[in-house]
Amino acid sequence: MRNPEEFLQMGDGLLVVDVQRDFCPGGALPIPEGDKVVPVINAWAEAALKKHLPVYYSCDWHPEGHPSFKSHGGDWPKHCVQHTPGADFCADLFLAPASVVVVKGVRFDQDQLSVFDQTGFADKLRRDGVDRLWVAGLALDVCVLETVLDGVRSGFEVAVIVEGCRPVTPAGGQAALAAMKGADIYLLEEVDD
Ligand code: VGL
Ligand code: ZN
Repeated sequence: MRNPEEFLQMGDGLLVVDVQRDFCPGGALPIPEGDKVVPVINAWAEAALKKHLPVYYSCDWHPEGHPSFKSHGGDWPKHCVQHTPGADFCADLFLAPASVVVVKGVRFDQDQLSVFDQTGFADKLRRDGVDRLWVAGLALDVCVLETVLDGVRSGFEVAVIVEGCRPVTPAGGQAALAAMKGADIYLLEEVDD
């Protein structure tokens, strides 16, 4: 595992995308090995806390009958319904004190896959003095991908902690990494211990 302290510096922020029970094995929209991101992300959150850098956790938080659900014309099984256990953060996810939760997927008329989509998150980052954003979480080929592309479009330097992400499908994951590279996103690849 990478040592986050070697990478985190002043002006950095850490964004943890949708590490919720429904996206982990046993959940409603399980991502293979989704739970494996937790120890990696915890190490980054601890390091960010130690360096007094801001940590943000996004939360997919859908109302009943959300348009992203297959039952309502969308692409996905019903997941992360507000106030259900599946919408909880994974139990062993370390929530850094004073960290901020970014809620998304709450609109009644459309999905918000990107954490930047109509949340005001870019403004928040600027106010917090963040110019480089480290991103990890679920799913690499869906919400992480859309988020990091938006992050670059919003003018931030963006780095993806690859060992802290998992895709819905392996092919989707490969395509996502290629798209990120093409968009000037830095990929911190896994190393063997
Ligand atoms: C996500 C599908 C639907 C994600 C959210 O967090 O990647 N994927 N809603
Ligand atoms: Zn969703």
